Amino acid sequence: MGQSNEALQNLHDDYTLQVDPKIKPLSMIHVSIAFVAFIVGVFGGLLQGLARGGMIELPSWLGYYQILTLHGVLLALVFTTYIIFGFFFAGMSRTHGAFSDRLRKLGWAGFIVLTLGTVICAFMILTNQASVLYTFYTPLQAHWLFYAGLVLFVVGTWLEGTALLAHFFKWKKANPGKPTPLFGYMTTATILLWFIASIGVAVSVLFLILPWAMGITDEINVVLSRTLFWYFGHPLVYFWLMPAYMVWYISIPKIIGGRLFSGSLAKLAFALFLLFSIPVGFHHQLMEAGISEFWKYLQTVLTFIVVVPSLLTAFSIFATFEQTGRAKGGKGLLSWIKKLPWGDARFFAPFMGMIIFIPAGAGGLINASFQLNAVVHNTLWVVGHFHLTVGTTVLLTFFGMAYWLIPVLTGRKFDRHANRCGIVQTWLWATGMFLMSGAMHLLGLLGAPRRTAYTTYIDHPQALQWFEGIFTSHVTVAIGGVILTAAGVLMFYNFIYLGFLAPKGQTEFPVTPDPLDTPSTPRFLESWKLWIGIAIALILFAYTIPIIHMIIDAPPGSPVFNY
Ligand code: HAS
Ligand code: CU
Repeated sequence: MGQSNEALQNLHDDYTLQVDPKIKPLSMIHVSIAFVAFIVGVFGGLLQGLARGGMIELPSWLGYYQILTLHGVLLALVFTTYIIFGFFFAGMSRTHGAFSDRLRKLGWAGFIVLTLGTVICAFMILTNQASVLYTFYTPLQAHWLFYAGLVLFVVGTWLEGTALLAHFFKWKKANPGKPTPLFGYMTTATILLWFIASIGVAVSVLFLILPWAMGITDEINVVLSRTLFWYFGHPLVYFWLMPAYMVWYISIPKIIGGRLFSGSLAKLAFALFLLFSIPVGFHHQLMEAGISEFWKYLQTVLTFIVVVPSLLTAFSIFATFEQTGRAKGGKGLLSWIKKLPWGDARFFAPFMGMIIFIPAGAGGLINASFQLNAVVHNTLWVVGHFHLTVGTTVLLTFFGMAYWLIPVLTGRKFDRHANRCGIVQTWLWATGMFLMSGAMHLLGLLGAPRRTAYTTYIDHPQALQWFEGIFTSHVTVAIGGVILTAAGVLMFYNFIYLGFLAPKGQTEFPVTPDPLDTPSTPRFLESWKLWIGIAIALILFAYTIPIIHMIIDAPPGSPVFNY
């Protein structure tokens, strides 16, 4: 087996390809903007937690909904999108060779449009003209420039995505019949998902919201605009999750000194994400009027199907850990766990993300269950849910990735100092989230609402008892928030350190040796036309009739609201 292992190791990853020096500036500027957005967003979160916990009063020139919007947009949209594209550009050149000049320029053009959009949106939020939260639900209305900024943001990602896809398909053409490297396969699935999903938000903004915000139309179809948002909004959460899974599938096996358990299973999981992430948006609208129960039920069933690729991932990664631990001499039922590199922040941060995804995903299943959704919808429970999923699983994984990606891009070393900061950072982040999200889940069960600055429930004597437990309390939320802010500052410090101060040297972009089943990857997994076709068929099936109903049976439009 040893010999064939060596041969396989060389099938794709011959260790001669490195991140293309010409793409490094593009990748690094993405990562840098991501971390600047991150640190501002973290302080937005701190102010919010303290204000809602009743510990501070915001100055009159700063609105609660304004910082709530800033926090959500900077962390959930700007940080994620920028770091993901930075990762993709570096990783695609590491695994598929250098980009052509034309495609690299297309990447830069996309970056400029994306950043123009980001700056416009940020300016409108900072001047309190777009306090509509990151979901920009109508009939809340922002200044039209905010929506124009969103359009530019999306168009920028399309240009960057096109550069990445073109690079991948060029590779495929030059290597006919070869199973594609995992990085390219997974990037392609993620970008295709993003393309198909973001059409929904583009249609909603261009045809419904912009004309309405510019005063060309004076009414808006609220349920239709929200439906188009969630058609995009659910796949959006997988657009965050899939790159995190890429770190688990592709980089973690190398970091722990092993190889991924199975390539086919990994590709199957990503193909399933492409199919089932989109036709499920109604699970965010289960409590909304105007959608009949049959279509809600159908999309709930599809939601439970999209859990499967995450379960496949849990299996694959656990198997990779066990295989590697045993190869290193771990014996018995569990003692192989001791062989994992616990002191290495590049492993430890994503690992904590994995562990936390177990309760976080279970919470998602609760949300998706119709009757239980009635209990948790629009409560702090949901806020707890997404701070565990995107705020912990995805973010800790991206932090773990940043520890090697930044020094790769800047020609520096991930040294002991940075590693120690990373371990402390991970513990702080996990502890802060445990307190904050744990308390949010419980407060939500007791009825504490979300998306409100202040709730008069608190004035009610019984509510006082409910919300002022030792753990079940807004104070616990705020304490968690303070710990998270400390963790955020430490992460930002580590970004500065690894980007500009750490000793010069070589750092590896870790890529797993090809899994042993690579040569026998089923051909159909590589057939993108098939996956795109099924994805579109499922979308048409799940959305056509309910959307026709929303248009034909539209109630009168709603008046405009502003905070
Ligand atoms: Fe969610 C609301 C359902 C996953 C994010 N979700 C949200 C919102 C966000 C969000 C941002 O059905 C709020 C939106 C808003 O502002 O209104 N969610 C789900 C379901 C899943 C799920 C079924 N969500 C995510 C992920 C997110 C995310 C991932 C971000 C990245 N979510 C909902 C629903 C709502 C919702 C409803 C609406 C609620 C409402 O009423 O408003 C599933 O995909 C989860 C599947 C995952 C698992 C876990 C698998 C475990 C793994 C870890 C393995 C561990 C290892 C380590 C390998 C079943 C993969 C082992 C090693 C050892 C040594 C032990
Ligand atoms: Cu969802």
